[in-house]
Amino acid sequence: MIDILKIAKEFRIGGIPISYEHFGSGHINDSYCISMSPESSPDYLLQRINHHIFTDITLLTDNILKVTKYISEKIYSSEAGIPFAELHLIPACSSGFFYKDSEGNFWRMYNFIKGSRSFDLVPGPMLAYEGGKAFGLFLNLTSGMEAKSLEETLKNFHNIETRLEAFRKIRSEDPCGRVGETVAEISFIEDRADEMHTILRLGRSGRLPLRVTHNDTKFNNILFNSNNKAICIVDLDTVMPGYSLYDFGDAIRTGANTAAEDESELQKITIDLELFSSYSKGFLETAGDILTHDEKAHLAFSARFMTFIIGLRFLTDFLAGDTYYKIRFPGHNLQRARAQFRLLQSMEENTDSMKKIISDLCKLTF
Ligand code: ADP
Ligand code: GN1
Ligand code: MG
Repeated sequence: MIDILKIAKEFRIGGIPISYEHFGSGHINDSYCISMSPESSPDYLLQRINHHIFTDITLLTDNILKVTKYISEKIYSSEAGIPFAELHLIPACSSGFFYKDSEGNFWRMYNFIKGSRSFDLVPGPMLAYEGGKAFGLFLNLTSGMEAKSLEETLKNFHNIETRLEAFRKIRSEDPCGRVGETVAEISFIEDRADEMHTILRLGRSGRLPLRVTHNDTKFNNILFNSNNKAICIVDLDTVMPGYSLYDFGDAIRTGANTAAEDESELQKITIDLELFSSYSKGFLETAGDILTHDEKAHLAFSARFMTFIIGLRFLTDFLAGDTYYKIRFPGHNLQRARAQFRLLQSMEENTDSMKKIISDLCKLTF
C-alpha cells in the first residue's frame, strides 16, 4: 500500500496533509486531491507520473515549468484580465519539482484549483463554448513562445505514419491472438489510412505553423468554476511542439460527442452539431486571430483525424495486450476503439455541415 499522505509531505506544502481522495478519470497517471489541516490551508493535487510512458521525468518537468511560468506571467501582467487561475508545480522538499519514492515511482504536486470541476461528458452548449474559449486562449497565450523551446515529451505523439506502422506491426505479430476479433475495425482503418496523412503532409510541406500545443485536449482537462466558466487548462504532460489542428480535433472528439469515449451502445454515439458549433465559436473567438487560412480550412477535418488516431491507438493497445492505457475490464480498449470509429462515421455523415459551421464562423469559404 502506498502511503499517499507520507508522499505528500515530501513537497513544500503549507499545513499538514490529513486526507486524500482519488481523483479524475485519466488513462495514464494517478491523481489524488490532498486535504490539509488547518482547513484554511489550500488543497493540493498529487500525481504519480506514469514513468513507463514518460521516461524522462526531468525533461517532462522542465517543459511543464516553462509553460506554467509563461502562462502565469501572462496572467499577472495582463491588464485585460485573463480569466485563468494560476497553475504551478510545488517544489519537492529535497530538490526540484518531483519526488522519486523507494519503489521507483515518480510524484509531483500542483496547487489545487479551488472550487473547480471537470466534465467527462459535456453538459451543454454553454460549457462547450466556454471550453472552446479556454483551449483557444491556451493556444493564443502560448503563441508567443518559441515552439522549439519545448522538448517532445513523447516523440511522434500524433504522427500518423508511426502510429500506423506500430498498428500494422502488432497486427502481423498478433501476440495475444486477438486479430480475429477485429477484422471489421482493421478494414475500417485501412480504408481511411491514406486520407489520414493530410495533416502530416500539410505540416511537412510547411503549410502549418509549428506551435506550442497541448496535445491532450480532452474535455475533462478543462477546469470550470461553479458559474460554469472555464478557469484552467490542466494535464500538461504533452504540451510540446505540434499543430493547432491536433488540439482542436481532440477537443471535438470528446467535447461534441453525445456519449462517453467508451460507450458500448454504439447507436448512442453521434457528433452533436450544436456542441460542435458552440465549441468552435468559443475556440475561434480566442484563437481565430492567430490561425492561418490553412489551419482554419482543416479544422473540420481535424476532428475526424483525431478520432481516427485515438481509435487506432486503442485498437493497437488491445492487440498488444493492453500495455499502455489503464483498462477497467477485458476488452475495454476494443470497446473504446469501436466507440471512436462509430463517432468518426457520424462525423463523416456530417462532414458538410461541420465544414459549413466553420466557414460561417470564419466568414471564409474553403
Ligand atoms: P490524467 O493524466 O490522469 O488525465 P489530469 O492531470 O488530467 O490527469 O488530472 C485528472 C483530473 O484531476 C482532471 O481531469 C481534473 O478534473 C483534476 N485536476 C487536475 N489538476 C487539477 C488541479 N490543479 N486542481 C484541481 N483539479 C485538478
Ligand atoms: C490519454 O491521460 P489522459 O486520459 O488525459 C492519452 C491521450 C488520449 C486519451 C484518450 C499521454 O489521456 O493521448 O487521447 O488518453 N494520453 C497519453 O482518452 O497517451
Ligand atoms: Mg487528464
